[in-house]
Amino acid sequence: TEVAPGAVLIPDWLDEQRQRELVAACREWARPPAGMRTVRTPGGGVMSAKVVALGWHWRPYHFSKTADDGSPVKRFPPELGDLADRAITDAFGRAPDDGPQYDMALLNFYDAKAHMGMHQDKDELSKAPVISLSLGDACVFRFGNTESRSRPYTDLELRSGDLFVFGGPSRLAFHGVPRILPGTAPRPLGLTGRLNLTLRATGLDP
Ligand code: MD3
Ligand code: FE
Repeated sequence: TEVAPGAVLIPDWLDEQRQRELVAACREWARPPAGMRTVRTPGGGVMSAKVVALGWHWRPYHFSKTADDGSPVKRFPPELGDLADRAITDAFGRAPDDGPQYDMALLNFYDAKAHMGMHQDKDELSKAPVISLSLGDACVFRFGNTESRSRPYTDLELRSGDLFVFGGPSRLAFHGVPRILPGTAPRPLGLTGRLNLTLRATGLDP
């Protein structure tokens, strides 16, 4: 369903088997070196969600190839490039536009108390849609407007296995995660908390 121009939500896109495989992969990606870490925001705050990036290391306003611990950032797995192409095709009914390839993934982990404030994703040079996959506990996702972090916005629930693609005018919409719904993860996943995997095209030279 198109939630806003260019924003397409496909509930239950990943079946339980795929979700389990992806959670297992996420556990590996979260491991040091270049593992999951806390991000300090430019305003002097600390994000409550923990983050690890693949392909490019990410800090607000900056991409690099070296993680905070000094190790090289983990590579962007080619399987995630294939997954990105399938996501775009299913969301928009056609193959991805020519342009920069999907070359980075950002994995966020939320415990029961974590949240993410309203923000725009403006660090990528490319306008390619951002692809979001949710795993584990459900959350309230707040989808706003392109002007400011305040109203009007729409609150939606994102659940394990959901695909959400943000292209076109929605690519620069403010968005955030006001809260996690603890204990809502599908039992077989064996996951406490929520993982969100976003796939992106940075538009940077490798
Ligand atoms: C709309 N992540 O990693 S996913 C982020 O659930 C981020 O962890 C949230 O915001 C999370 O930057 C929200 C949905 C999402 C992701 C990227 C977007 C929505 C977006 C980029 C542009 C517009
Ligand atoms: Fe974001």
